[in-house]
Amino acid sequence: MTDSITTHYRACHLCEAICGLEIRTRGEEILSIRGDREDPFSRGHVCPKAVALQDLHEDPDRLRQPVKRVDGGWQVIGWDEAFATVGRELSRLQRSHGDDAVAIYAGNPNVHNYGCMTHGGLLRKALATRNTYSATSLDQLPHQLVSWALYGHQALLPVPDIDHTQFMLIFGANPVASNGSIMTVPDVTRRLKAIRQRGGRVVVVDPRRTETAAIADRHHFIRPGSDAFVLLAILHTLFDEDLVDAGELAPLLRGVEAVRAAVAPFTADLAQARSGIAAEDIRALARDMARAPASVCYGRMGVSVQAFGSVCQWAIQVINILCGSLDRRGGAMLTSPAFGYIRPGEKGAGSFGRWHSRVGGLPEFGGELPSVALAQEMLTPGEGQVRGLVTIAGNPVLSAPNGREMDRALAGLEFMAAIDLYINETTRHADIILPPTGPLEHDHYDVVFHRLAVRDTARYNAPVFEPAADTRHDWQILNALAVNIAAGKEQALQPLPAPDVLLDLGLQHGYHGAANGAAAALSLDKLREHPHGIDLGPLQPGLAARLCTADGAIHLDVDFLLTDLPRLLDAPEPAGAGELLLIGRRHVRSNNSWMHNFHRLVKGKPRWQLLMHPEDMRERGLHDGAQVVVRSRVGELETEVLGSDEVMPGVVSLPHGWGHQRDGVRLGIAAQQGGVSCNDVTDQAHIDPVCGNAAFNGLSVRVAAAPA
Ligand SMILES: Nc1nc2c(c(=O)[nH]1)N[C@H]1C(S)=C(S)[C@@H](COP(=O)(O)OP(=O)(O)OC[C@H]3O[C@@H](n4cnc5c(=O)[nH]c(N)nc54)[C@H](O)[C@@H]3O)O[C@H]1N2
Ligand SMILES: Nc1nc2c(c(=O)[nH]1)N[C@H]1C(S)=C(S)[C@@H](COP(=O)(O)OP(=O)(O)OC[C@H]3O[C@@H](n4cnc5c(=O)[nH]c(N)nc54)[C@H](O)[C@@H]3O)O[C@H]1N2
Ligand code: SF4
Ligand SMILES: [Mo]
Repeated sequence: MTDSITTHYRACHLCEAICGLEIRTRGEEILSIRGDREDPFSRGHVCPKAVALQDLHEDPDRLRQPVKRVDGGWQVIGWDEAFATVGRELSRLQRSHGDDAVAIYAGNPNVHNYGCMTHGGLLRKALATRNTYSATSLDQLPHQLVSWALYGHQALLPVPDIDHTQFMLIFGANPVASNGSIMTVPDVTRRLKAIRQRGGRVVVVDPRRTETAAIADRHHFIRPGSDAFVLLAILHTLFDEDLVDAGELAPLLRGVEAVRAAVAPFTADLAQARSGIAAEDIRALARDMARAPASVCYGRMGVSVQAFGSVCQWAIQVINILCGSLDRRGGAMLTSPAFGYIRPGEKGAGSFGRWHSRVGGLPEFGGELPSVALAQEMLTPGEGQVRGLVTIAGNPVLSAPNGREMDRALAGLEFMAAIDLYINETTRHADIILPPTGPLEHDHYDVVFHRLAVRDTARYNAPVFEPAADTRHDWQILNALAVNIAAGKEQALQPLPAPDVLLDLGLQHGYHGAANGAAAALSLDKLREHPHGIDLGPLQPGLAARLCTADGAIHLDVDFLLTDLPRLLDAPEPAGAGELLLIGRRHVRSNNSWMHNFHRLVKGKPRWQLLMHPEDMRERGLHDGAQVVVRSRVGELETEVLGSDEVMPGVVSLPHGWGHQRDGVRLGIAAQQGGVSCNDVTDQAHIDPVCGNAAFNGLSVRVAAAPA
């Protein structure tokens, strides 16, 4: 029987795009991984990372059993011992030094793994620490902050209706490489090209002529970090040229005149001087946004991980609102997800500034502190110092700014546990690593990314393989740790039921749920009957009824953002003489820090070099392939430079997540790759001070030939 071939349908959840897969297996062997043509959303699209699921599944470096750090290496231990040790050590630290003595850092794959989403909260509850951190504050925190301020809930994130828009203005996003972000959009290339085919236009604003810019109608280079000037100048032009028309949302708007006054100094001429984009082009963008039959402004990483990320994300929302593009077909709309539909007044709306980090005084948002604060909380002695840590699917040594400092901080912890698949740059510091099953060994429903998708769909994904003997899923590890930690503090905590039980409840009572009398009558059973997923239709307007603000209105004049505008006006030019501005870069064959151990993704030419404009190369006497030193306030790194007019003069681009050649890392293939960690030079003090989000982009650095 093991010789018979089985075909499985299952979505890939390595990135946000939720592509349906068709996986053929014989026994334990994977024969092929392809796109699932019958998936109503992804329609057969996949990227090379899907095929690398096979590498991940078979990777001999992937841990299957818990390991404990012992002198000179790692020792495999049983699950019960692992759970008991972590429970004992972390509760001991908390009993002696208070709950805040133990921190949690949750990395990006948490949001791609539904067991982490359903059960992560239980571990947080058991630890009850204010030192809670995640990749949110290395990423999309400004989006959530702005949605909380404008719409009353951090998860009411409007999504571009890419399939119906006629004018899409993209700031600082490269969906062709990233496959979309806060815009779940499988096959984004085809969908962007379709805008042009139906007579619409796509404009990209980015310091690099990206893969997305290459298929747009127009690309504007922009000096890193200067977007706020351009976005505010678009608002200025909308007022100045009497283009404001908020359509049906108009009666709900408050503070429009305050916004008009606040943007008055931000003229297109000022924006030209700061950004390098011609004033007339900026005014034209405002006119296009206002006049196109359906328009949407969308901005992502490039305009969230920068020093004015919160102002940028606010301005993008306000542009959409004042152009009548919010909550309209072809504009930006809310999803109506089958699981996690937000009703007005719902729990989890958000919170801001309820407490501050001990050392840097940075504000809490949504129960978390900014990750740029974490290393100093561990390194700075005194009452409240962080002495213990749990990481869940995170690699802050490579992903947080000033990763070398993070590395030192982790080395000094009294106890660290990591829930992770690998011994990598971060987890090598753990005392105990608890490895979960891999993606093909557990079921999945995308509780996060159906909520951010450009079309409402629902898809349940059964596991492809039985988990190997004596392994545990993330949710089982989270349950066991929570119960053990609580017990160590003499508290009783009940483990949660399996994620599919919680999912079924959420589906049945959700927006499209059977128990709700909805037409789609969803339940887990119904989803199981449709292994390719169920289409629930295009996005629909309806924001007005879904606002979670106290008075049901949208207050555009958010005080903590308007008071940040003088800082923008006073901001010095970021690059001094001889300095360059550093930005990041993503490639479709890589994903943050953890996919470099997969042969299928790292083969071919290297993708980790520093890109520099040929003029800047000449000025420094550099040639392609030369070794260079990149220096910032906090450190330096050495890497290879490549000339490219893809980046604008004055800008250098280096991807993050590389640099695996470190002692103790058990990543056979990744450690053989070149490349260094970009975050060895990024600066934990270079932030958006409004919320403490990391500002990876627009950091000033010096680059010179490396000493021979
Ligand atoms: N310079 C610079 N730095 C950046 C960025 C940038 O653009 N430039 N981007 C930032 C962004 S957007 C993000 S989201 C962060 C990401 O930062 P992190 O989330 O800290 O880092 P990842 O590289 O995603 O690390 C994921 C870890 O999870 C493990 N893992 C993978 N799948 C699972 C799973 O299912 N369960 C468990 N338990 N573990 C798993 C992997 O082995 C790896 O150790 O990086 C940020 N850092
Ligand atoms: N292949 C792949 N896909 C991924 C990931 C990955 O690592 N690899 N990571 C996933 C994650 S965690 C995330 S958060 C998303 C991110 O998704 P995106 O935001 O779409 O991805 P990025 O490539 O970071 O795009 C940011 C763009 O901003 C530009 N930029 C930098 N600085 C500035 C600036 O000051 N102004 C402007 N206007 N632009 C600027 C950069 O050149 C870059 O093109 O991608 C996800 N998908
Ligand atoms: S685009 Fe994302 S979800 Fe789709 S196959 Fe690639 S990694 Fe997987
Ligand atoms: Mo991210």
